[in-house]
Amino acid sequence: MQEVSIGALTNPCLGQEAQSSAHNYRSLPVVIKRAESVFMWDVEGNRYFDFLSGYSSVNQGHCHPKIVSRCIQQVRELTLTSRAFHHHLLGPYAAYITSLFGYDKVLPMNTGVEAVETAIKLCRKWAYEKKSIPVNKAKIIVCEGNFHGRTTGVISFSTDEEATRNFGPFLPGFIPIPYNDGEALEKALADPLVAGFLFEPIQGEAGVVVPTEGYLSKAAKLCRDKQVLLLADEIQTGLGRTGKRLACDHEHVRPDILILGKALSGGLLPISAVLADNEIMLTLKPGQHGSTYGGNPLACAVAMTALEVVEEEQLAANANDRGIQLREGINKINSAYIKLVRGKGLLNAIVIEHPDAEAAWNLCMEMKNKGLLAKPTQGDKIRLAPPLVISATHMEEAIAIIGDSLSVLNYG
Ligand code: IF1
Repeated sequence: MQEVSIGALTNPCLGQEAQSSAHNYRSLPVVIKRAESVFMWDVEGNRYFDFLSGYSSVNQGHCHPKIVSRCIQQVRELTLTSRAFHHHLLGPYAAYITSLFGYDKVLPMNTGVEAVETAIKLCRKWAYEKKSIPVNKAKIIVCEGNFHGRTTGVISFSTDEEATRNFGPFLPGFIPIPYNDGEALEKALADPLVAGFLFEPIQGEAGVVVPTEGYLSKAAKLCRDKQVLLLADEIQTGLGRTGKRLACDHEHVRPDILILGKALSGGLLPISAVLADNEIMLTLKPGQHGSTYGGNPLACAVAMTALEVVEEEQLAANANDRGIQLREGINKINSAYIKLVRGKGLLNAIVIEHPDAEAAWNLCMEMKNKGLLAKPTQGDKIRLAPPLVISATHMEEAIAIIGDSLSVLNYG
């Protein structure tokens, strides 16, 4: 078998991966074999703090014992019926999640982008059947710098050349406006064909872009005044990540369509959900939307337990406190290479200031060598997003690793 070395890393699995898996990621040269709570271990037994959390999918910590044991119990009994038949867990799960977030109904899906596509379909259907927008003419306002997933429909409104080049033709019906710009939103809302506004309460992939205080509530009011639906993509920001149950909660904004994913399963399997009230959700009639695995018994059992863990362990409150500790700790380092640190709760990023375009990558490599895994986004930003269960002591250790790693940038 071809031995592939990445840096000092040689492992047969890398050769197989290079040979037989698509090259659609530039992964950090580390091979993970086990994970628990805030830690991951590689194939050589080295331990790392996980500061990416599967892109905010393991808010509860890796392999949370309560979620794992519920999953094992369910996987032995019933994993899939398809929705051709009822099963005994969709009802309790739907009742729990709708009561927790305060909506009439949930539509269970699998990946985040499926839930975003579902939200777009719901918004359009509502527009034609409730708001009397001419059929096939509805428009949805989106934000520049957005990331909502990778289907051809969703990248149709991406403004990232890397995400769109040579994937056309694209889906029409979207109006991009600058993020965090109330005036641009007000202007776009003048179009009577607008049915919805799809946004991330904090833009994750764009580099953890936190909007100005008051932007979300202003956007909500502008949309309500025009009977335009608010579609909040809380796939990355939700479930305690930003220090509240939902990022929209920071401004007491209630989306008309709430989109969840990632940590909804605690990192065990793909689970997503779309929540809305009856006026919107009941525009969908039997046979008009669905998915093979959507709402399967295993997903219902895992999601219910994953949500219970977020609530019982008060992960939002810990994320708030540990996030303050992280940002204060980074600022205390006072490094010339860190232009700024920004974020809410435990969704943060540092912006690196250095002449070398690879500086953020090099810093991540040094942090890896010192026991912390993080990855650059948009070139000069490094997302810092550990599981929400991290303790103050472990946070101190992690901040020290970040500080000790910066000397690797003493060049150029
Ligand atoms: C990749 C990014 C993060 C998301 C938001 C929907 C989805 C995502 C706000 C789609 C998914 C993932 C996708 C993954 C890397 C990661 C990511 F870098 F791509 F942009 F987190 F910021 N809305 N984000 O963040 O959910 O279909 O993936 O379950 O594609 O590389 P999904």
